[in-house]
Amino acid sequence: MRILLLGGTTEASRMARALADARRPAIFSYAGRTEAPAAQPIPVRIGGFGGPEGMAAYLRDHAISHVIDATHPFAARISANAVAACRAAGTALVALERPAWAPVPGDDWTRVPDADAAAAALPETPAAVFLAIGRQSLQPFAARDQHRYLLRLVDLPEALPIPNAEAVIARGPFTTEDDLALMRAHGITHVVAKNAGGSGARAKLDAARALRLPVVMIDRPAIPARPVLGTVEEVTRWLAHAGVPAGSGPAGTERGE
Ligand code: 3Y8
Ligand code: NAP
Repeated sequence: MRILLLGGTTEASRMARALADARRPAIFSYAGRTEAPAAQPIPVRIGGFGGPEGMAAYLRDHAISHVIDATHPFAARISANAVAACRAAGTALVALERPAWAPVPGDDWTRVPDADAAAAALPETPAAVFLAIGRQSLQPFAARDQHRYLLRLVDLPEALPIPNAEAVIARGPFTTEDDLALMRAHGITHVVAKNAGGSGARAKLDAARALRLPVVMIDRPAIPARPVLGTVEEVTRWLAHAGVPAGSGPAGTERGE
């Protein structure tokens, strides 16, 4: 019995801690998107598998009996690959996924299906836009150069991918207080966000509400059907029910070493 934990989120880090504490044999997988991903209390592998076929081969070669997909809701490709790979390899799969955010009174959201629609939803008149969607989906904003942009990135890029932009380099989770100060300091008039859900990225929404700013909210991409659980405890019960014994793996290490 061996678990592959597809990570890169707050939930994945919490799941890794639970697997280490229960001494369940598991390996944590990062894509290798950032220069220095957070350390984990279980063994880590970094890098793509080589598509669904590559992942199926990995599952067979490493005798993986269970996959926990705790990747981000916008990481649609790896999640689709995991569905295909687990089907091909006959491996059990469950997703650990946080619920989407929903607007609350005081929110001024415009929901859009993707980054292209988010760029189109900005006003024609020049605005100061907080683009807190990372680095991979910035291209659609390049043509909308009447605006000035504040980007928040995990690592410093060689060059900023769009004009009229400045970047703050920061790794979440973020606080409402810090996001309020950041947005005030930059005179932000609009916020663009991905409906990531969870606690690590929601500070900017609470700050936007406090500043009465409009938010362009990008809805999650579609992901093929697979069993989804919402908490680490539910996944732990799923593992126990599936017969993955606690105490059968090595003791976890302290995070951050
Ligand atoms: C590489 C691993 C943990 C995980 C922490 C969460 C919270 C902080 C908030 C804003 C939004 C954004 C972005 C964000 C957050 C957590 C979580 C989350 C959003 C790391 C990480 C990896 C990544 C990849 C990175 C993406 C980018 C997205 C920045 C580690 C820090 C915008 C998503 O430069 C790049 O190529 C960055 C790419 C995918 C989205 C994008 O399209 O650019 N995350 N983020 C993982 C890997 O290699 O497998 O470095 O430690 C993880 C976290 N980022 O353990 O505590 O759980 O959501 N990540 C979004 O939500 O919109 C920032 O700025 O307000
Ligand atoms: P993606 O678009 O769904 O995946 C693109 C390719 O990256 C996959 O086909 C796979 O390559 C590789 N990959 C992705 N996640 C991987 C993982 N955990 N382990 C091994 N390979 C992985 O993914 P993404 O949106 O770029 O996200 C990459 C990572 O960042 C994920 O771990 C995700 O949880 C984390 N993250 C993403 C976001 C976001 O907004 N997208 C936010 C926070 C954290 P192969 O096809 O070669 O296997």
